Amino acid sequence: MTDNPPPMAIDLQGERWRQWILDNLQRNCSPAEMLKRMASGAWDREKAAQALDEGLTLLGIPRDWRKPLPAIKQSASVTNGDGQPVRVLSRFEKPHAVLLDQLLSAEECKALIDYAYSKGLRKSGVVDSGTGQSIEHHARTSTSVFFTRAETSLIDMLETRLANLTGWPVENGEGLQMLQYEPGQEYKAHYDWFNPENPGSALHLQRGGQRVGTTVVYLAIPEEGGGTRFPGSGIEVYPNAGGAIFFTDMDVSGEPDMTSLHAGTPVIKGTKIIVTYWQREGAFRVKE
Ligand SMILES: O=C(O)CCC(=O)C(=O)O
Repeated sequence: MTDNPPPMAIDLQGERWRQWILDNLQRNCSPAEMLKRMASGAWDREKAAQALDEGLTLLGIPRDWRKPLPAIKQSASVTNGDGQPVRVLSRFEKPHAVLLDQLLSAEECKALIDYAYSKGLRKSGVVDSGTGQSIEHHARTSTSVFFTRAETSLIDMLETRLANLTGWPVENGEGLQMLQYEPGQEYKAHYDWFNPENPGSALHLQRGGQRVGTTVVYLAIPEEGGGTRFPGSGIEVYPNAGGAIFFTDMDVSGEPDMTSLHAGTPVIKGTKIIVTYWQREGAFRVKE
């Protein structure tokens, strides 16, 4: 049996597309702009990005066009930044997500929950698309509390771990938010990136740019229901307490990642407690 090399992405849509890619790259067209055009046609975004990289290699042009994003190393086991092992349970392409285990110990989960309870939880809000202010909404029925950056040494440690794990500056992280869902409570499908077309997004975008990564860390798991679901791909994950799901909100061309649509599905029995960590393109500035 002979091993056939895998087909090159640049050839996937036929000779005309191959030539279009090579011609435009040679004319110094922006690969990010080309990707938009390709994705509005026959191309899958991931394959288009790969094809552009292959085109650049064939032409001997440096492949430095991809927008940097937070990312977790391609390996079955990574460390949490303090040298502790974290198991990678699954890795998905659409969404660009990684399911992790053992990010926090049971004691750390409990200490975070106790601290959040000592501050008190309130009804969660969503960003109003017109004003940018937080408003109550039927799409999000949990209770929650915000922490500021490094509010306690444990919070500082978790933020540093998440920053190290994803290779993204800790200064680019928003303060953590802890959320609690009781039976029937949920967060319906939404994106975490701010829609630049909404007037209310300006307020948020000026404080560190777009959200590029989200990590949902599970602190307490319900007996039934309460997963994190990506409806576009039909994937729903149920991390263990201390585990997490990380995913990117932007793609390599700097466009919102449409595969990042996600939901906190209704809890059926028990209580779900999570912390959400959002990472920005640049250093996050706290509201004055
Ligand atoms: O509850 C979940 O699993 C997801 C939380 C979430 O979507 C968010 O906080 O943005």
